[in-house]
Amino acid sequence: MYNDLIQKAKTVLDTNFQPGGFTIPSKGLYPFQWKWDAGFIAIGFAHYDVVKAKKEIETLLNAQWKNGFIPHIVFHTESDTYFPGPDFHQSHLSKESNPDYPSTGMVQPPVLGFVLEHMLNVVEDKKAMLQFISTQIDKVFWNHEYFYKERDVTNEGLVYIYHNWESGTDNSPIWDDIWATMNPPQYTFKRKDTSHVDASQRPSNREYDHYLYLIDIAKKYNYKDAKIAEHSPFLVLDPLFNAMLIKSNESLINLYKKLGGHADKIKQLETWQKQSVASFNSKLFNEELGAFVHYDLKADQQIPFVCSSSFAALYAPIVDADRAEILVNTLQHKFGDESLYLCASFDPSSERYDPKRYWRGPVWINMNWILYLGLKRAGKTALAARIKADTLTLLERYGFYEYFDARKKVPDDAFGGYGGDNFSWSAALFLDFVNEK
Ligand code: 2M8
Repeated sequence: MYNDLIQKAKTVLDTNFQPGGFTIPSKGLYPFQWKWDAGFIAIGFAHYDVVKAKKEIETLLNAQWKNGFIPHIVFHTESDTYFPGPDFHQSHLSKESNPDYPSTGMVQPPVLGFVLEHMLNVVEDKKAMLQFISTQIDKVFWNHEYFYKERDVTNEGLVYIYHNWESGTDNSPIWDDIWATMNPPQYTFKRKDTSHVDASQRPSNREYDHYLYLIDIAKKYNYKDAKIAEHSPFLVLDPLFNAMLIKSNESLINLYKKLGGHADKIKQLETWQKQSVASFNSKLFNEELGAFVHYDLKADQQIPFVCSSSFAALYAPIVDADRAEILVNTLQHKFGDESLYLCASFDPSSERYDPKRYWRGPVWINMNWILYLGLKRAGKTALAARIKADTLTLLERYGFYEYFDARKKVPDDAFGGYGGDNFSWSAALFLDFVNEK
């Protein structure tokens, strides 16, 4: 079963793998190395080409900054198919940046801890993988140290993001109310993404003005975290980002225990973990909505909308059985209508839901993978099986697109598979789904 598709998935990954030892998410549209993409891609490679899997991680971690920061995009090569590129981001403005690797000055969800653990679970030769992990794990620990030192402004174990691109869920309707508080200049720039993908599936030009303006503020302060926290109009505690951090803390603890020694690091991780889990539950849970939500640190209030990020906590050691039950009920009730594939990225009953546009509604394979493992962790096998079956159906029906229409019956003017084609993490996580033991 799936033999053809497995072959196609491998071809997508092998074709997107670059001579520089990293994998582009999609040709033309995303021509560099992205942080959380690299993690999911390494999991895909771990199923059939361990050398490339390790290389992907190594190449990314080589670009780490002096303060432990790992950038969201590493511009290993030049390309004129993407905007904004290295000339706009100017990572060299930060005295902490890595002079050998031009990059952005922002981060992405901290997936690497659990990626390393997942790679270990997948490969045959555990000894060799553990040996590889021993050479990389301290860099990931150091990255978590960076987050807790520099990004936890309220000292409660939750880290902020200062840009929507740090969330990974770029143009989610969650940010709309923050955009309404800002009035950025109208930038003159040439969009590159809309020459690869229909504009109706991408953010608007005005949204890009906001994105660029936030980067300009960070640049004005040479990417100094404390200054950004003071001056950025966008300062958010994101439930996906923080759940990934907590999940990765857990994985780092497991891996350090397997490696032996490292008592100090384990103790430190456990201390962070305790505070993070408590604050996550007290600050990010919204009783009325029955879900975790984002928290706007500038407005000092929750952003009361449910999206797929609201359930990422199921994948981490965050919730007790009662809260897991509430989350699963909300997921089923809001996203589980039989006319829809699981899982739309934004509440389908909301006015802000858009089934075709980027992170404002479509299904994403990496989110489905996180939710699938979360539902399994919570013992919700039936719903977990449905999300896996829906994921495989979407990939079979449309191919390895970047995102998908959640509607099982799409209108005549829509295709259903959107964004970039031959998209790496869709192929990589497909391999993980079908090779599951
Ligand atoms: C998308 O984001 C980039 C900016 O980072 C873009 O739109 O140009 C997001 O889906 C993000 O989560 C993803 O990592 C990136 C590359 O796949 O594309």
